Amino acid sequence: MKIKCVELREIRLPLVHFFETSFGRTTTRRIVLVRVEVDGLTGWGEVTCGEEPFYSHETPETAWHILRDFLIPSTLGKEWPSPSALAARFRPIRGHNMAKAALENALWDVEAQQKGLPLAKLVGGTREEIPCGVSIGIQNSVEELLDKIATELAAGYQRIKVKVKPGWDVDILARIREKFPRILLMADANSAYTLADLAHLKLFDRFNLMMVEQPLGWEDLLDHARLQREIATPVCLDESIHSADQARQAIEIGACKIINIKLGRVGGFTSAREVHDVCRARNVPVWCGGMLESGIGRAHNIAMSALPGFVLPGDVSASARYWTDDIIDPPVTVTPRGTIQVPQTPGLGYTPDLVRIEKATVRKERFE
Ligand code: OSB
Ligand code: MG
Repeated sequence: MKIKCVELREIRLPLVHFFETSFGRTTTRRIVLVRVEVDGLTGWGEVTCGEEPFYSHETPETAWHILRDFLIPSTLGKEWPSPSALAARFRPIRGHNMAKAALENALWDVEAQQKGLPLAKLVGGTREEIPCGVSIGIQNSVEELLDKIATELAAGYQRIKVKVKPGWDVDILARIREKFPRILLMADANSAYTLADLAHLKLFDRFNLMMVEQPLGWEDLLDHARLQREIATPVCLDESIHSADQARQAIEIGACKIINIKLGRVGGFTSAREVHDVCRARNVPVWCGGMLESGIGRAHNIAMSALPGFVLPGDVSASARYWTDDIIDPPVTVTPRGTIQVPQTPGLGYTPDLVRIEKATVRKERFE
C-alpha cells in the first residue's frame, strides 16, 4: 500500500443536542478528518479527540501538529505491507493515539476496498448486527433526563448509560430506577471521584447497575482495584486503558471487570484488536465506546463492534441522535430491536458525502 497523498481537514458540526459530562458541555464538534489516496483508492479516518484536553491530552490542534509534522512525513510516499505495519512505525512516538488511529484506520478502509471485503470482516468481525446502547449526558433537570431515557427506550436501545458527577449521581439514579426498575442501566463518571468518595460510591450498589465506568483517576489502575474490592457493581475502565498491556495489567490486579474499547484512545484497529484479544482470553467482556463521532468514526466503530468479544451493547447509536445531516450516506440507523446492521458491502459500507464535508470544512491541508 503506497500512500500517495494525505489530506487533513477540520470540520465543524453542530450537535443536535448539547452533550454534557463531568468535564463540561459540548455544543459544536470540531473534527479532524484524514483522507488518504493509496493505490488509486481513497480511505477515510477520523480523529476522535474532544475540543479541549479534558477527556485526554489530545485536541484537534495537537492532532493536526502530530499528523502534519510526524505521522504523515514518516509514511508518505512509502510502501506499507499492511495498516498494522504503519501502526508499528508509529509506536516510537509516545501517546497521541487518536492522531495515529485516524491515519491507520484510513488505511484499513483502503485495504477493505482492495480486498473487496466489508471492513468488519477484514478486521475479524463475525457479527452481522451489533447491540446498541446510548450515552445520555447531564441534563438541565432530572425530568428532562427521564424524558430522554423514555425516548431512547421507545426507539429500541438496549441499555441506557447516564453521565454522573458529584451532585448528579445517587439521587438521579434513584429517580431513574423508580421510573424504569428493570432496564439495563449504567453510569459513567469520567474520573469525577476519588477514593475519598468510597462511602458515597458504595451507594451505587443499590441501583443494580451493569457497571460503573471510570469512576476514579484517568490514569489510575491501582485505586480502581481497591474500589472494585469494596463494591459489588462491576467497574468498567475507559480513560485508563490505552494499550493491550494496560488492559492485561488492569485485569490482573482486578481494577475492572469490563473494558470499554475506543479506537482512538487505544491508537487504531491494530491496538484495538490486541486489547480485544487480551480481554477475550480472560473472559472480560468489552464494548465499543463513543466520542460523539461523525459518520466516518461511527462506521469504524460499527466495524470494530462486529468482533466476537464485543458482547455488551456499545455507545454506537444512530447518526440522527447527533447530527441533522451526517457526513456519510446513508446515515447510521438503528433497528426497532436496538441493533445496527453491519454493512456487508466492501470497505466502510457508508459513502462519505463530499459536498457536506466540504461545506463543513474550516481548514484543509494536502500532503503529497
Ligand atoms: O466517556 O464515554 C465517554 C463522549 C465524549 C467523551 C467521552 C465519552 C463520551 C460519551 C459519548 O459517553 C458516547 C457517544 O455517544 O458517542
Ligand atoms: Mg466513558
